[in-house]
This record gives sequence, C-alpha cells and structure tokens, in this order.
Amino acid sequence: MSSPEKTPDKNQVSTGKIIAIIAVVLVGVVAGTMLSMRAADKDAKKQFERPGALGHEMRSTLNTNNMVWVPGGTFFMGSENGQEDEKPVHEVAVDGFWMDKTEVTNEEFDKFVRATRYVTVAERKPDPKDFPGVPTENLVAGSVVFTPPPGEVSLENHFAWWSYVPGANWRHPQGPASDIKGLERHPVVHVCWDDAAAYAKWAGKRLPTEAEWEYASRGGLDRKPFSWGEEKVPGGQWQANIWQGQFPNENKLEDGFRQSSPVRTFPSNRYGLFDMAGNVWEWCADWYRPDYYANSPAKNPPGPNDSFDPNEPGTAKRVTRGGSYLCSDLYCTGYRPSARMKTSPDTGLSHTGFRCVVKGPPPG
Ligand SMILES: [Ca+2]
Ligand SMILES: [Ca+2]
Repeated sequence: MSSPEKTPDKNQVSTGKIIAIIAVVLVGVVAGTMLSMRAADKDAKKQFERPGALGHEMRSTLNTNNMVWVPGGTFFMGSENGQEDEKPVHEVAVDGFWMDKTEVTNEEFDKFVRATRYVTVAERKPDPKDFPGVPTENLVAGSVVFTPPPGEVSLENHFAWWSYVPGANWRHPQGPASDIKGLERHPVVHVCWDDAAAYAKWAGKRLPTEAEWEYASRGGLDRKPFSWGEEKVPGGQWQANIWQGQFPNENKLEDGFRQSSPVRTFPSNRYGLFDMAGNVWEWCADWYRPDYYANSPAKNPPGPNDSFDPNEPGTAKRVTRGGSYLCSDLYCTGYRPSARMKTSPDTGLSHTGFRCVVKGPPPG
C-alpha cells in the first residue's frame, strides 16, 4: 500500500468542506460559508427532554446483548507512520467497558425512532431564523450523499463526489427514491453526532471516547498497522469493507461491496468487534484537536475541552474513527486503527454511523 505519509491531510474527507457544499446549495453564496444547524441541535435537545418522549421510555437496565466486554489495560495510542494528528505515540490506560459488537443497524435505529418519535437532523427543515436572508424555498431538509463522478477527478476537489441531496436521510440513504428495504442489517447512516448521542442515551449507553475506540479497535495487538495485524490483505482475503481501485470513479469491488455491507460480513477483531475498520465511519464522544495527544491525560482521556481543526478553524468538530467503504490505500486510509477524522456534529453523511459503549460489571 502507499505510505500514509504520502497522503496529505488535505486529501482526507473534510466534512467542513461538505458543510460548505451544503451552504452553497442552500444559500447560493460563495463556498466557505458555514451552515450552522445549532438551532436544530437545540430542537433535538428540546425533543429529547419532552415528557413522554425519550426520557420516559429510556431503557433502565443494563442490556449487554450484542456487546462484548473489552477488558481494561494500557496501549500505545497513535502512529508515527500516519498523519501529523496521530502523533506522538503515547501510552494510554483505559478501564474496561462493554462495546456494541457491530455498528448500530437500520433495524436497531428504527426501534429507537418507533419508541421515541425522534426525528434526525437530516429530516428537519432548516429554521429560517438560522439563515437570515436565505429564501425559504432554499431551506430544505436533506443530507450529503457520495455521488461518484464518471471519470477521474482531482482528489483536491471534494465537490466532485459529494452532493447535498434534498430528502436524503437514514430512511432514504441515496435520496427520496431510495429506501432501506433489504438494508435492515446494514449500519444506519446520515445520522449526525447529535442523533447518535440521542440514540445512545435512549439505549442507556454512550458514545465511546476516542481512546476507548482505538484501544478496542486494536483488539489487544500492540502498535499494528491494522486491527487484524500486520498485513492489509492476508492470504488475499479482504478483512474490511473499503474501496479498491481509483477513487472516486473506479470501484473494483474486490471485497464484494460498493457501498455499506451487512454488519458481521467481515471477520471480527480479537475482541469480537466487527467493522472496526471500514464499512462506515463511527462517531466518538470527543471533540477533535490535532494537538491533543501531546498533552492528554495518561488514564481514560476524555478528549479536549474544545475543538480546533486547522483546515477549518471556525467549525467545531467531533472525532470519527475507522474509515468507510470509501477509503482506499490511495486516498484517506482511514481504516487504520490510529487514523483520525473530524466532522461537525450536525452533519450526517452517507458513509458515517456509530456504535455505543457502556460501563458496567465485567461478565460472569
Ligand atoms: Ca468495498
Ligand atoms: Ca466501521
């Protein structure tokens, strides 16, 4: 594979750029204008607090079905061979925790929505109050969908393969004409950080910290480049749903999947966790800062108190981890256990989902 050092950070999927695309579509002004859905976030919180909605129906007992116990321990977090924000490698101790074996599926998310009537951010019409001067007809609910171009394009230009699609959301992942029939066991997508956090709270769980996520992803292996070991495709067998071929126009489908795959399709890591590499990116609890590792606590680091992304200093972002079906060895390489990504918490995407963790007594 190509060395991660040769993959400049600017080639990673930057959701801030995607937000800019949304802004262009919605507002019709210059790229770089940021769409803020903070008010939508507030609505989500209001909805969450409404009596008879989530609060009254939250699961009360610890349910570790379809979870595995990740025993506490120490590990070396980060990589000296990756991007700058993966450095320095530093020793971190984490307490044990339960973690969902798989990404949260459409089937599971549907149960949450049925129980709570929760409406995801992508399904909500942007509030005109948050977009002064924008014609109301331009404020349409939707989400960001990967739309491959017909031919080769510069990897510098995210506009070439990301589109804001009105009507796209978790129920309609490609847009209004699509649905999730047959995708029940696929990871839910187009859920933003706020949506993921609302699900986790309902389930009596929470999102993993970035340190917990990387520790779990490594499956007890020490400083290996992949969550299964040293070699990317051992014995010619793909270990994760990623991208083969020339991104973003040529997908050779060597792993069998153009988009998401049913969870548990690829082998688990040594902790029994599936798709910790690839399939869909997974939200973590932490704010993103590229310099956090230089000063983070050695035990149970909770993430920084604020966010900073030098590529987009004005946009606060949360961490996502694990890469997706769009990551190739020529682009992104986000499926490495040390690889970090950042996304604004109000942004849903067709390649981003989540899984939950919970503290609790170890098994048996
Ligand atoms: Ca694939
Ligand atoms: Ca994943």
